[in-house]
Amino acid sequence: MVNKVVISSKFWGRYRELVRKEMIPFQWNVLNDTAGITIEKERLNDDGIPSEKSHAIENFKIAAGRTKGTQYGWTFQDSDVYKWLEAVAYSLREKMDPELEKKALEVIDLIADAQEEDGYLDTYFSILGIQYKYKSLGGSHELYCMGHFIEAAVAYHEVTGNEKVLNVAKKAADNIDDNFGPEEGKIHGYDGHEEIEIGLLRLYHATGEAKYLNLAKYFLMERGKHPNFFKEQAAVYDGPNALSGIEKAPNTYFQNHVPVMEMDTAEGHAVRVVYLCTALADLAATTGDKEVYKACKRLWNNITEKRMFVTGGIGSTVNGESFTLDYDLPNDTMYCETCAAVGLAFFAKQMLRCEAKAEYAEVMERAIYNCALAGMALDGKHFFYVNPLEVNPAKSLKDPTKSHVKPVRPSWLGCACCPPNLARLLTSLDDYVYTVFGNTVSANTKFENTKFENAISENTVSVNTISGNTILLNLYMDSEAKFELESGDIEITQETDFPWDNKATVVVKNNTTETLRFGVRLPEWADNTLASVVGNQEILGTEEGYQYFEIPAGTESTIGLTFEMSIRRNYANTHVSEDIGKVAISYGPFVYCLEGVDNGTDLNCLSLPEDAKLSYSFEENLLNGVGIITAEGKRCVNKSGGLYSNTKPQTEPATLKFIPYYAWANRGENEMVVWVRE
Ligand code: FUB
Ligand code: ZN
Repeated sequence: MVNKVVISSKFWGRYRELVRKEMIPFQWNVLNDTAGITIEKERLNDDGIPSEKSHAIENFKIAAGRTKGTQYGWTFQDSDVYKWLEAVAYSLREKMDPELEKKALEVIDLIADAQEEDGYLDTYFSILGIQYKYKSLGGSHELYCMGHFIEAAVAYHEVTGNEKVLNVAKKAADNIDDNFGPEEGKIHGYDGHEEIEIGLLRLYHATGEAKYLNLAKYFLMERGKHPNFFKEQAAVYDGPNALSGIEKAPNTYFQNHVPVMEMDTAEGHAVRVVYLCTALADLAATTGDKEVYKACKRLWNNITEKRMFVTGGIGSTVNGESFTLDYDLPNDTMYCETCAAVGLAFFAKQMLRCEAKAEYAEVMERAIYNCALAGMALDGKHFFYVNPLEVNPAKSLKDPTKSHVKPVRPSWLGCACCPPNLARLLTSLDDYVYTVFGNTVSANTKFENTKFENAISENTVSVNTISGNTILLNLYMDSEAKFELESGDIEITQETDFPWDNKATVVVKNNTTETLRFGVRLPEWADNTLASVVGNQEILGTEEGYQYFEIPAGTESTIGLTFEMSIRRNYANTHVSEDIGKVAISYGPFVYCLEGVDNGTDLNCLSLPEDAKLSYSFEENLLNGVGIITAEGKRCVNKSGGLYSNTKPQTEPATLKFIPYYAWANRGENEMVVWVRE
């Protein structure tokens, strides 16, 4: 197969096997209501949350006329099935599995049967009132769901060559094209939740049909031009509306307050923002439009410089699952939805296609190794929706402002957007390891035709000094890759035990007839990266966090890398009031935390003195094998007993044991903190 990255990393291999063997089958049972689990509401005591069952597959059966019944679940319940199908596609790419393929084909048949004659595809309205389609876009999620289906279809088609699924996707996209656009008689609007834009761009890359690119561009640019669009639709709407009232949300919630080209800050629902940005950055990379890229950059800078948690989580409040304002990063009431961290990784991946800047890979890595990974338990069958940086289980139970902050991962959630999103990210991780610039042999492969000359930056290596084939190594993981370019193929092997070891040997075979420019990322978390090379390559400079090598046609180079790492103390900008006087520990790509099971209760009584020595060791038998950090810290003790007193609490020595954040909450219910008083 062309353009394949086979991941053999012990760390990631375990996760990917977990997804294949546990998560995907488990999710299949949940979608079919046969898992025998209790589904939890994402917020305690919220009666509006449908959590009796998933019913997702049953909804399709009803819409397809195979069974009788009525719709159950959120308006976007279909998307759980689509994301599962997309994860299955990537999983089959990694390892063919006839049983799983059979299930996928059955699901594709079911989806095709549920599709309306005209191409419309949404079980909620097919069951509850097709005459109401496209009439309540603020909350309906119709285009959101179809966007997810299109993504799944493109992925499944790419991996297996299945034409049926792609045709269903094209028919759905054509229906959207028939109904939306600038032409008279069409709806001049868009979905309340961005996603269709990502799907349409992927469909464009897969088919080369310009109408899909144009429609994606229309949705991206039209948004915000009619701030009252959702309200106007809602005013005359009298159909079924599971999300009634959503149109009353502020326009910022939907990123509908100004056109995207005028946005300076990330506003509203965090997942929506990063899905919008992902599509926008794809558009920028695909068309080479500098203004579009600048718009992406404005949003990227605002998110990553002022609104992102140290774990790569985003979304500061449960209220609208939203961003709030610069530097507002509360550790125990935040949202940090798993989907939002996954979406941030999507955004970063597209930004790398626009400009060769390691900053994008750094954020991608931060989000994946920390917030996103924390979204799943080590058993692959329990999931967080919200990923706190500080938890006290008693407060989650009793304090209504923390009812969304769960101390233990549930098996499933009434709103199940996160688990299958994580499944599709982990199964497609191979797409994040490298960014390939150069003409690939087929548009229907993972790396579409992108000429590096089309990359956008004016001040980096990308525009002026590079032509021809360039590959960036973004993520370190033991793997073998092969990219078939027009001028021949390139093979890259990474031999490394990263993230648990600090060495990597990268062998690059340039079997093409052109010189290859190969950039290896110099990770920000390493104090220094030592590189030794053997081969005919020329060592070029370092630019924007990548060390470049020029590898002549028909030659091979071996690059040996050593990341000199130390345990880092991280401090937040003093505008982040919650973190003043506190420190967060990291080592390599991992952010660390203290958990009650290792450190007792009242974690806020613990402190880590400035001069405390931190030691790193690997514990083979803990949490599937993790690097832990220990330090001699302190615990403050209140001897007076009263609520207030004139006696200052005393301090006692306490040994602190930190574990990587992603592994927390796998040993029962307990407290956890990331930011520790220094
Ligand atoms: O609205 C669909 C999904 O449900 C969103 O992306 C999540 O934030 C959750 O609200
Ligand atoms: Zn989610």
